[in-house]
Amino acid sequence: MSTLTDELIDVETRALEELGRVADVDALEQWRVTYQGRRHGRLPNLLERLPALPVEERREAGRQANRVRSALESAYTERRAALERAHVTQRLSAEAIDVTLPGRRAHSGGLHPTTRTLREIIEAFRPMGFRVVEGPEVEWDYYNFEALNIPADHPARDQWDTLWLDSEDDEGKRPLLLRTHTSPMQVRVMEAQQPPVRVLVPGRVFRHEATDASHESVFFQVEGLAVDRGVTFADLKGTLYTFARRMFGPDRRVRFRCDFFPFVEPGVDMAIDCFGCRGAGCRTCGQSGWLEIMGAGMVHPGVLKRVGYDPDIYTGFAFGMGPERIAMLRHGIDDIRHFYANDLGFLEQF
Ligand code: YSA
Repeated sequence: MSTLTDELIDVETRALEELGRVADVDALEQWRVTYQGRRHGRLPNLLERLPALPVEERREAGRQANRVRSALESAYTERRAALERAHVTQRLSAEAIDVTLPGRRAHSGGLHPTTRTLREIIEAFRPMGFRVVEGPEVEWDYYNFEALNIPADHPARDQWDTLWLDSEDDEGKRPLLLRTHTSPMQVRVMEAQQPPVRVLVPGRVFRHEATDASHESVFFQVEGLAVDRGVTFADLKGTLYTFARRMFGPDRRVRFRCDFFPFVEPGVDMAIDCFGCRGAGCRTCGQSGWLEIMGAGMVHPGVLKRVGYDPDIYTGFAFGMGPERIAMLRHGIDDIRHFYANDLGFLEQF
């Protein structure tokens, strides 16, 4: 018949054997409960029998019991530490980053072709002393029309089919609108300062018109205004000629023709020789050899008077152009509606 000492050694052998096969923390816990668990663990079960043994046998069994208990405890601690180390190593290798993999390219946005063109226009004028100012998109009838020599019954208003806003003045007229051009800023700038004036006004404008390949109902304009003593039509031509060469290249030819705008006298339209055919005539320029790029003229004396400038002392010139039309000419874009259709295929080309 085996003694308690034999049984203790037997339990130790089995426990250590099984511990060698334990592969994770759950199994380790199961092992601990089986062999060391306070209630029904195999070792505590054996130890309960100690007090009943005869003295001689109890001494030997007691020593063995202590030895086995601490052997199992330290084997358990070691195994636990080894399992934890293995777990950490496993996680590290699962989460490892391969630093040699090529990076993912970050998507970088770009400037809209209208913004680019606006900036190029501004850069072409800046060295000639023009500063940039901006004005309101919601405008009074007075600034958009009246102050620019366009009274209510003036046929020139037909050129700018207007988007009126819900508003009423004393006479029941609607005085608020979405500005149809950037020219109202001429008046606002002159009201706010004395000459010399040299400003450039980029901004969004709105017209109530059907869209087609060359017309949008919301588009941009850049207005220019220069007023001082002794400003002449030669200054207008020289300034716009310099602009055209900076913007479109040193060989550019320029043409001025009479045109009518109520707020200038005389008025002109300015054209450059066509890129496509160099003036010979092609589809882009409608066989004329010329591309119109802006309206311009000498500021009307009536406009100067209205803002309190003396037209006998001060003269000036003004101009207004459409940056989308200019971008179309420069990049061969055949339809203005591409600009605001949010088509990345189109926009990413710039
Ligand atoms: C004229 C004389 C001055 O002393 C100062 C400014 C001006 C320009 C005037 N205020 C005006 O708006 N003239 S305009 O109606 O002929 O428009 C000017 C430019 O805006 C055009 O040359 C064109 O490039 C652009 N434009 C006009 N309607 C457009 C448009 N661009 C896109 N869509 C439309 N519907």
